[in-house]
Amino acid sequence: MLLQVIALCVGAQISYADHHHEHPAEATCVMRLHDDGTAIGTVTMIDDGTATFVSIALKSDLLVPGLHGFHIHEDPVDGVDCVSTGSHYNPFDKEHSAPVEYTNRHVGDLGNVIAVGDGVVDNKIVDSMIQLRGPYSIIGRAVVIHAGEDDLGLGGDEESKSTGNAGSRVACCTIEAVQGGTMEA
Ligand SMILES: [Cu+2]
Ligand SMILES: [Zn+2]
Repeated sequence: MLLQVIALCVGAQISYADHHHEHPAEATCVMRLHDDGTAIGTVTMIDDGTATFVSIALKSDLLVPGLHGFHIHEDPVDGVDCVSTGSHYNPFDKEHSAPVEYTNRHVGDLGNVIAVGDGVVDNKIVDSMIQLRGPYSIIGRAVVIHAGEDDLGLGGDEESKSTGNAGSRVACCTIEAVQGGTMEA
């Protein structure tokens, strides 16, 4: 009888863990202007195990209407310095490219978002390479939005294959897990 109870408990724990692993993982990030620290909006992410759904809601006069490079960079933000976030997150040593180039892009390459009049960005991205759990989780890394357009690796110069020539960093934040929404890797 005692053994049966123990077996039941162990079984219950295993199914509990399995069940939880299927829950969506969630993350959030409050974007702040480079060198200034003013909050300009939020980026939220939900990873359902097959893709990550990213919602970007920002507003700043510095986001001129048009395309702005939007990436995951490898390091967290040190203070209000977006340069501290390093290069695009690139764990597989690939070239900079467009989000759709799954076989040869940086994991952090999310392409461009669009700012409309008054510097408003209200965009959604669905991406199957960025993840919020596992060995290549982007939790603790940074979101960066640039002053210019990402040329998606098609610029024809060396820099295009590295940064997309997206220009200076307007704002950034460190990606944090949402408690209750995120399970351990
Ligand atoms: Cu970037
Ligand atoms: Zn890149």
